[in-house]
Amino acid sequence: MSVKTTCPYCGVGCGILVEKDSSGAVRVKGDPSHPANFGRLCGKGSALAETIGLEGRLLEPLVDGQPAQWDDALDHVAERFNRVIREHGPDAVAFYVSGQLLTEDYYVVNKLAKGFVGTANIDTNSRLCMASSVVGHKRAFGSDTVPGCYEDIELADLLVLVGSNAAWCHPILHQRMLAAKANNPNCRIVVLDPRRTATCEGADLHLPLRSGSDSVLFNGLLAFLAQREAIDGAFVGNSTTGVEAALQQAGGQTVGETAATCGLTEGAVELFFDWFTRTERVVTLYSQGVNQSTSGVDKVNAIINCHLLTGRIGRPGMGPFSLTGQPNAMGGREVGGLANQLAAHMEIENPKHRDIVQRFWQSPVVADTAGLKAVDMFDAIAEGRIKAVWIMSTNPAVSLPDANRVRAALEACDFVVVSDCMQHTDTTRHAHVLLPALAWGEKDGTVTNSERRISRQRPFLPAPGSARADWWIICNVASRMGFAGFDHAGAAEIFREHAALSGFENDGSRDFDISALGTLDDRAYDRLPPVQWPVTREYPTGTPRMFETRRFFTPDRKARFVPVKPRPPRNSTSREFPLVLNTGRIRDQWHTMTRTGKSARLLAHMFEPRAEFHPDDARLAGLEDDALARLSSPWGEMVTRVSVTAEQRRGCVFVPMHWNNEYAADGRVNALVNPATDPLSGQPESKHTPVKADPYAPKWHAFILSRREIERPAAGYWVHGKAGTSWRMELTIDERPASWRDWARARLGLEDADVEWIAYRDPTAGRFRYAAVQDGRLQGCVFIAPDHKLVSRSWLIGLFAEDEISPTARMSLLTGRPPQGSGQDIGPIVCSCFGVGQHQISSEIQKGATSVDAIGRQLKAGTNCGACKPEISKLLSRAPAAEAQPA
Ligand SMILES: Nc1nc2c(c(=O)[nH]1)N[C@H]1C(S)=C(S)[C@@H](COP(=O)(O)OP(=O)(O)OC[C@H]3O[C@@H](n4cnc5c(=O)[nH]c(N)nc54)[C@H](O)[C@@H]3O)O[C@H]1N2
Ligand SMILES: Nc1nc2c(c(=O)[nH]1)N[C@H]1C(S)=C(S)[C@@H](COP(=O)(O)OP(=O)(O)OC[C@H]3O[C@@H](n4cnc5c(=O)[nH]c(N)nc54)[C@H](O)[C@@H]3O)O[C@H]1N2
Ligand code: SF4
Ligand SMILES: [Mo]
Repeated sequence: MSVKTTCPYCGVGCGILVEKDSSGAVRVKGDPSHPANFGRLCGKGSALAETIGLEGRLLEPLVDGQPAQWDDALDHVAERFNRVIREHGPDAVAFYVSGQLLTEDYYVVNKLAKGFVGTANIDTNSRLCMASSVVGHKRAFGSDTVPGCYEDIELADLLVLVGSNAAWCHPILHQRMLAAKANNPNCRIVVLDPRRTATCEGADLHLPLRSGSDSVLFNGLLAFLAQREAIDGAFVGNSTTGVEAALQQAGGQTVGETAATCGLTEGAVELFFDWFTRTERVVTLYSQGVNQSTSGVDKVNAIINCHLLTGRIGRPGMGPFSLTGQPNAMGGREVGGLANQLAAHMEIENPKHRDIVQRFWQSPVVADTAGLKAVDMFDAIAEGRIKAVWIMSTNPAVSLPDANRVRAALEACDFVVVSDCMQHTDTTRHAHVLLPALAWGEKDGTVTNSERRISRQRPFLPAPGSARADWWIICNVASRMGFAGFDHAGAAEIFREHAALSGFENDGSRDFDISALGTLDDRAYDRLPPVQWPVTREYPTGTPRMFETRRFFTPDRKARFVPVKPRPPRNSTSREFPLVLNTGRIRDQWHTMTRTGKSARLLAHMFEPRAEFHPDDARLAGLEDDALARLSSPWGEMVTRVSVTAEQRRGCVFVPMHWNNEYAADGRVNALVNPATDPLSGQPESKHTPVKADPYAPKWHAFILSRREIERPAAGYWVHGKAGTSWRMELTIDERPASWRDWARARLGLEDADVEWIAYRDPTAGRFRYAAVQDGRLQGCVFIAPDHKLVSRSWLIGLFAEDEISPTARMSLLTGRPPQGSGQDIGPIVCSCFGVGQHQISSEIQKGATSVDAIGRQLKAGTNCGACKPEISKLLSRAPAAEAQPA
């Protein structure tokens, strides 16, 4: 059996072909016919089959921790919500949803809240992600429209990436960029990011601008374009308004002034400005370095202004391009899932729109004022103004800023419902009712990617246990609350309603129109090929590029320049908190790790949260590479491993957003992140929090590998997860146990087992090594030392794959290092697709390999998804083979 579906991770929206053999084994590969990826998949997409197991899944409704029948759970939720509404009004309830819901799920929950409960207190994790782009688009275009399409990347001569680490976050699109550059000698890539990221490998220019200074840079560019007379007079004159005010606000800032404010060299800024001025076909791609800022909306408009001035929009190979993060960030916007939107790109404040929606839904009410945005919503929960909240498909205890406050809010809330596919997350532990949702591979519906392309997610697995589709859960609660209009038979029916609403009394006044899909029958819906909206009678096969007619969705149909007055980030550094905390993603993890954390292969690239420091800052804080640090801000603390790297801008520290209490003791970076938000979009400033760093020096560091899951310690630092065929834990110990051997035995859960111990003890140096062997097979090992550089993890993990432990391996377990020259220690994993380690690559380089392709030919590294190519290229540029770091 073969099923075409769509990747559930990033907004690139790659098509996937799933093959299931007669034994039920699932193989996942890229769909060659899908126009987003043409058959390719990145590491996360390729590892999907490893994440669909039922381990950890929530498979039945739980009410107050007890298993319940669906009928009872649904009645309970409906009754409690109704009671709160009756006693305290509709605004005392809230829904916090997600860009990982399918469009159909999203449509019905928004309809329930705004049209039936009568509250706009429905917001989504897209508030943390896309909200600034939405407002920026609306200010400029009068609608939330992404103008271009992926093909523009191939047609461009200049690709500018602003605050986007596409090599890791949109890998397949990044590879399209690199391929476009390889095929077009004129094509250049410029990256604007305070850090030197993997995306900078292969770029022509990297501008490591000061955190938060993007508006200054793009205002400078606007002024430069005007000075160089690079204005498209006809376009600006006929199709835009407000150019004078924008230019006046940008002022006559010189390149030197711009460079100084942005912390860049004048030469680099001049070069970028010059390229931008002289290149007609420019696509400016941006994501969280732009959006997640207290001036995120202004940053978006500062970028769009430059495209408007040069008329570079709505034409092949040109345009501002907001890269969306989640698989259905766009779908959520289409259904109006944000607290200040109405369905189908209509406005909540617009009485005509409210009337249209209410008549279409035949609903008793329609919310008439914007609801609370995510951060404010959780404040209202903390203050008891919201008494019941239903969280779906998002993990706010990890992902919202000031996350300890979010936890406290959930703890204090009278009634918390969580729909998730996983039982144990940092958020589900606060739920009064847990509702089991279908996961990828089981659910059925549509998602929309960054280029407005609607693709089907199709099921290929049966619904496990009592899990149900999110739309089903929502509709059943709505019906039990007494509302008509939620008796949908399936996703297709909901999709038709959504499509029909988009065309209802539209007549070209609203950008989002997929009315031509409103009549699809179930079969046609099942077969729906990927298509870009609008899809109308006029454009039945979709619309790759918007604004080709140079008409926008403002009242006068002209695009608007927005004068941008740059503002620094809200909370600045101080003597006490001298460093800027920047947060974001790593290559192989997805958000709060509920799915990617299940794959040993994906954990291998980075097992622990790592804070990246510039060497000067590390020295000042007394931190060494691989040591532990405690980071603190006025909001909270965390403990993390340290990486010292010159790729980091001085004064900034970067920490991944992913780790949480399921995987680490104190690894939640959002405990520190400040909750300041953009005044217009409400998007939090996740990229800028003042922090300080101190060494975290435990008495002992320990490392455990075990065939059994390792119990999490009650105190100290720990990080755990899968490693190869076993479980791995890194931890610290401050109190000496009575017996190290008993301690080790207990950690491995082998107290009563009849095992042979290989032990090495050096009490004076405080070093202990224990390995347990049973029937010739390694069962577990525990290494303890006063420093972290205990042993090569990758080598030991490899030993667990062996059925019988060899005499040399026994010896080396005692000495704590792999037999010399054995090649057994492959080092930290660089290529997760083929499990190729850093030492293997370095050794090929020593043998004379000089290119990424040569490494690929020898080791296969980089030849599948290609996401590790930037790292291989970095190793090559550091040749002769760099000092390898411990795994
Ligand atoms: N591997 C992986 N891929 C993902 C995800 C994931 O969890 N893991 N999540 C998906 C989602 S939902 C999203 S939203 C996207 C996000 O995709 P990206 O936006 O590319 O990812 P981030 O790492 O959040 O941030 C991007 C960059 O912004 C930079 N930055 C910080 N401050 C500034 C600044 O002031 N100016 C500029 N110009 N840059 C700055 C950071 O250094 C960082 O490198 O990724 C999607 N893809
Ligand atoms: N510091 C900092 N914080 C950030 C960011 C940052 O860059 N820095 N980025 C922000 C951004 S851009 C985003 S998008 C957010 C993401 O943050 P979250 O949305 O909180 O992260 P996820 O781990 O994707 O959470 C999805 C949850 O839904 C569950 N789930 C998966 N599929 C389904 C389904 O079909 N139905 C249901 N009901 N549940 C499902 C998963 O098990 C998981 O618990 O984080 C934001 N937070
Ligand atoms: S780039 Fe990777 S994560 Fe994003 S959609 Fe494609 S395969 Fe999935
Ligand atoms: Mo996101």
